[in-house]
Amino acid sequence: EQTIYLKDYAPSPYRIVSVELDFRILEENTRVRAQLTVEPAPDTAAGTPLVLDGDDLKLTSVAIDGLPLMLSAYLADEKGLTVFEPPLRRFVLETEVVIEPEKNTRLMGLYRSSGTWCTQCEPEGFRRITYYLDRPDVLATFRVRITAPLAAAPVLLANGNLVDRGDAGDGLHYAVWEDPFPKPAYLFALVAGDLGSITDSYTTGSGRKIALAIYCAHGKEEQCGWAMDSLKRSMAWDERRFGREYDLDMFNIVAVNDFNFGAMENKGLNIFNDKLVFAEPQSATDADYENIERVIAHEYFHNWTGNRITCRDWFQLCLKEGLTVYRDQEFTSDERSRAVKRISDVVTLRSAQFPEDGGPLAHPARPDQYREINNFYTATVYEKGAEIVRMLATLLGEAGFRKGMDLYFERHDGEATTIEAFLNVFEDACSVDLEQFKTWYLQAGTPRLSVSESYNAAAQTYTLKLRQEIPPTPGQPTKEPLAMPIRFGLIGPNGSPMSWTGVSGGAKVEDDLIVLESAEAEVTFTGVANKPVPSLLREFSAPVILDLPLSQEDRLFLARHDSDPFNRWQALQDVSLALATAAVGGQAWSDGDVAALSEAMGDTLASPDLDDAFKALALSVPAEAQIARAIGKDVDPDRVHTVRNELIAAVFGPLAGKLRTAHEGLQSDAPYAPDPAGNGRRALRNRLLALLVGSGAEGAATMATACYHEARNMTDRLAALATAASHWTADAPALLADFRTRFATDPLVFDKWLSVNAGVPEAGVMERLRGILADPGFPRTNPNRLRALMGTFALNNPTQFARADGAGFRFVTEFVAEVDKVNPQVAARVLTGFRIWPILEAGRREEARAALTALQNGGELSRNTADILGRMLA
Ligand code: DPP
Ligand code: ZN
Repeated sequence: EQTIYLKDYAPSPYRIVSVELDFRILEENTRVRAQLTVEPAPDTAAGTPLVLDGDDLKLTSVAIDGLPLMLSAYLADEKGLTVFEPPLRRFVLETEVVIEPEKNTRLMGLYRSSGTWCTQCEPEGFRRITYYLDRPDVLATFRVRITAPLAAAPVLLANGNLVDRGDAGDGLHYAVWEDPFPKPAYLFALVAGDLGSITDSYTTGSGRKIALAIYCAHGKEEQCGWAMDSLKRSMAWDERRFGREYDLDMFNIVAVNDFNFGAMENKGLNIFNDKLVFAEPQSATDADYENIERVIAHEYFHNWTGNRITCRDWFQLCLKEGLTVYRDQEFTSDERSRAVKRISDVVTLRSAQFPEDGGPLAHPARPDQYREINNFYTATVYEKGAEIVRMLATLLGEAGFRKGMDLYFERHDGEATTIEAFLNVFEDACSVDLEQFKTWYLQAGTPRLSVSESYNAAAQTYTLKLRQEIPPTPGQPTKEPLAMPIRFGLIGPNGSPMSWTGVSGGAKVEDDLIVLESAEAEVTFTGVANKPVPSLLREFSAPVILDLPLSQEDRLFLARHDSDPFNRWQALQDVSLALATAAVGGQAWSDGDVAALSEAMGDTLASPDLDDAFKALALSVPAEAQIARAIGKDVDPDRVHTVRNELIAAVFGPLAGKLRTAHEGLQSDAPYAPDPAGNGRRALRNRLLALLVGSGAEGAATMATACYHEARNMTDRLAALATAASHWTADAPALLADFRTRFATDPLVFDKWLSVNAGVPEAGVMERLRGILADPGFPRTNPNRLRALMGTFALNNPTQFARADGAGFRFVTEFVAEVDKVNPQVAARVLTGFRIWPILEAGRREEARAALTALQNGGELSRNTADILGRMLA
């Protein structure tokens, strides 16, 4: 298979300036007639062939300016359509193809989901609809006519504004949509189906009234209200925070139930995985509500960062994704709690991006090569991409960052551009040099920042020695130092911030920010009256692993006194992590150490200054996967699991009385509302339940059962169920059975049930999952169901996936081989669970290698799966 390199980028010799599409959608197939107005680029030589992409299309006619082409003038093959000698002037290429949406199980291009015709074109799905220059730097205006059966598809939607509709005879009707904003083909969308809807409107700051609608399966309309509310708040926020108004007259969202992504930002017609639209208290959790709000915002924000300004090529994917994730993170921070959002995002970064960055699939936020671009919609491109933008904002300050963003919108509106152009606007707006900063986009691997401190009482100086190291990653054996913003504070013995009179050394220090630009540097503060406790990397100001050897006492001091809530949380995590990794290594913890942590946890719970949501996050220990990564090699997941549980018992066992009292005190009879306060209260209460059960408190397992039955919303019910299941209490099987029948008709709740089942760290889990999969009624083509079951197992059940006998590995590779034939994207995603294999102990490593090798030798695989597999075994 061919590798595509960034260095080979060349603009297309032909442009497409406008497109007219005519869809005739019928039950048996769909006919697509395309009229592309094509122009040669100024320097294109006569005789340069026009090479259009095409995939799985049946060509029925091709003409230029109305004249059918002779057979010798073109070639249609499995990769596309080549016109050998197109005219060297503007012309109209007209093609007609037949496609079969009914048979499209890859869910790329035009396909059917529960009877609804819908599209997914990013990144390379449009070529499965018609022959086209399917690359993001070809921007055209679109006029789309859809003709379809009135009975099966009373709703006909495409990008832009509706300009015409009417009867087409023979039980058919039509609609015409026009999108005046030039766009790449990946933003094309079409929906035809029998759908319900809710409507609303939004008036922009400049007084334009936008018609809003959310379309969904009939009967689900009442579950779309939260999404609509989130949309309007997103529109207002982007005006306030970035000065960006919506541009078309209408904004439509459609919820479909078979979707590879979470959602898609098609111009004016966002298509969503229904799990990111539907919410009602009985079936959606607080986390679902927050996710819906976040993704609605994310896709809406793409209208400016992604659509109005798009990517020149797919190597630049994080130009739109990293930036838009940063924007949606800021939205959530402004709408909810900034500290809680930051902590949650860092938890995600550490559980999803760090393992990617430290394993066989590591790649830079801007990769320079790929075999299959679908495999680069990753935590690195999205989450690390957002961290890079966040560091930029930290380095430039709020005003400087906004100035740069303003210039970005002004300078590049209507363009397909690059990371370099993005960085350039900040250089120009703020008069800074970002050449070194750019390295963040180019180098893979999580940097390790090692810090040591020394205090000279006589001289009253305090020195920090900083060193950064970036580990080798595939294809990048050596690394350059990065420009690292380190937010910090020094804390005095009484817990209040300390000041200093001067600062000198090899790193820039301004206010509360150290900027480390070299591999090593020292910073010395003068006029420091007492030895401070350093609080470094406040707000997690850079996506690095901080190695700061503080005593447990100092860490617990930070947990009590740091003015930065992130670092208060971090300090408790660090203490737990140190105890857990030491114990896995055979070094038992001392009673005193555990008692001190236990006391700090108790104080955190009792603190009147901290809110519930923060406490819920603080009263936890790092996940097994994180402990495993901290150990770094020869990991035995069973041992990690056991030690982590012992730690929870040792720390929280003595607090059982307090946890129980707090749990009771947090009960509320108020009706469910997805507001931050109620959310925090539920999060803490459910956290306490998990700790009580996890620490083996007397009667706690029964308490979980009672909580499950008493729950009056999905948040509480699912939390109780998950707690019972993950500790496999005596009642767990019965609760799982109850949950299944109670919500038998709701597929999104079925996903929750599948995930809980798949995450159970108990030896019987695989047999149960096999049973679920063997049910002839199991929806084998729905990405949500498949991911909930097998994605959870492979990525979130370390002890059972990485069983010593290799059965978990084989279960996953056999599943991947089968699903790969239906939906390669889902198969490849599940396979990424293997990225942990290099850090496992030798026996498990061998089992993993054997399973992967068997998959490789087992028959033909999609490019998606072959690419992941190849990198995994390299
Ligand atoms: N739909 C995906 C997202 O918004 C890909 N663009 O991130
Ligand atoms: Zn996105």
